[in-house]
Amino acid sequence: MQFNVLTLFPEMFEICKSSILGKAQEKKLIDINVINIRDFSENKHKKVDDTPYGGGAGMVMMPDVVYRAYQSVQTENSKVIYMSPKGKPLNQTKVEELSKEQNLIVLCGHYEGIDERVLDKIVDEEISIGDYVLTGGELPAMVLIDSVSRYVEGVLTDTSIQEESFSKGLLEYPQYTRPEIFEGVKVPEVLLSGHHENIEKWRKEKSLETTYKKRPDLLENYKLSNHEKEILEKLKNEVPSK
Ligand code: 4F9
Repeated sequence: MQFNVLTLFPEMFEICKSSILGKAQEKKLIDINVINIRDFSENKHKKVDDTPYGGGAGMVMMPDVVYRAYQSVQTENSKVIYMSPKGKPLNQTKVEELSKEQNLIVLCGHYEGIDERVLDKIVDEEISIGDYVLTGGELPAMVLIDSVSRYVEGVLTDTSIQEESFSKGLLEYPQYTRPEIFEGVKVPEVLLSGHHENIEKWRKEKSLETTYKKRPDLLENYKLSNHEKEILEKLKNEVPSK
């Protein structure tokens, strides 16, 4: 899978060379191609932005420069995503859907934004990573690339994606490792038992409990089994601890 990032700050994407994304690129499972929009300025001062028509604060990225940057990477099967607080919220369902694409062009805006005409012309989908404003679309682009890459075949080796947070609509169960006793607190007995069926059952219950206590909103879109309904009823009668 190829990600083509259009940005004025290509150096911000150096981070993608480390850890799992770095390995995935070495293995040619993904390719993160970072394009500096400034290279497509035809101005002798390499100008990429100008003051907004109608007045107001800040600068707006010029449409022709962004368009040439886009043309340098676009193919028949590329999909253009614009990272913007006006976009649809990113969630795990959207992440999985995007992982099926061959070629994504991720457009990052800076300053007060990008001239609307080029957005109308090239953008297929506007995506937000949350209801807050950032200095630019670069961090959101990295969030998108990271979350989508995890679904690309071979990127994750030991952990199976299906077991994790959100994949079934619930939060993950708690994890423990050595030592068996830390500051007087013991690892839950069942995890030391070697009884795989009981461990599986405990984890499923903890997953439900964690979701109920920390993110009850996630349960609104989750289909509960009869067993899960029973567990939830018990939890609702408990006195909340913290
Ligand atoms: C993009 C914020 C996506 C949240 C882009 C300033 C942004 C953003 N999600 N903020 N530029």
